[in-house]
Amino acid sequence: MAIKLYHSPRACSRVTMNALEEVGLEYDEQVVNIFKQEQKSPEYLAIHPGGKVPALAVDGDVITENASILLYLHRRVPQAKLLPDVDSDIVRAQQASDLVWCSGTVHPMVRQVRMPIRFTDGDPSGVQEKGHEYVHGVAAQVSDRVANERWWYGDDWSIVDVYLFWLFTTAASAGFPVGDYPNLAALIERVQDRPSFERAIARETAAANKAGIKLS
Ligand SMILES: N[C@@H](CCC(=O)N[C@@H](CS)C(=O)NCC(=O)O)C(=O)O
Repeated sequence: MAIKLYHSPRACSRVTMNALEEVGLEYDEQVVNIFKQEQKSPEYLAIHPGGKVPALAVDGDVITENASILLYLHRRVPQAKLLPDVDSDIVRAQQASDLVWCSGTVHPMVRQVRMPIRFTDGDPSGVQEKGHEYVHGVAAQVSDRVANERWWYGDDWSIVDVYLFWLFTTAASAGFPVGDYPNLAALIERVQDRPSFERAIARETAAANKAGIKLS
């Protein structure tokens, strides 16, 4: 089965790349440089009409949206435990909800902090301020949840932790004070120790270098 990840270094496709590294499937990759608007090229729009990364091609079929790709990979390689093993349909739905929350609710808030200009034709400062307020709310929520836990799901690492890493480091790169939330900051540190995370960053960095993208 041929798998190909369309990604842009540093973007949310990093979560999917980490998942691919964790499940251990072989995959090919193609950089879609969003800093150069390559996601809007006719070639890429033919793959993902929404013009976003990530996209995962599996034998010619394309899956878009991080949450959906992650659930596919989890189902395909359950023993890799991208999400904890459960035998309740309700808990399974709650796990899906956590991923959809990351991508559909928190990601737009982070975008409001990082790229407020995408939300208004006018002065973006109010949009950004509001974004900060929303992200503070989520940071407090995550911080409370992991106060006495190692991971989002207690003792079990999951791809949700990687998603939270990406969301909050992206917000931090636009000035969000993650350090105000020590439990969350500690979670972000722990995520980086996982070998699959290290492999994903190495692969992403190599791809960025090859594509001439500078990752600061
Ligand atoms: N909900 C989507 C969000 C995808 C998304 O917004 N990707 C960003 C990179 S982090 C992108 O492609 N941005 C380019 C653009 O919006 O033009 C997902 O989780 O896959």
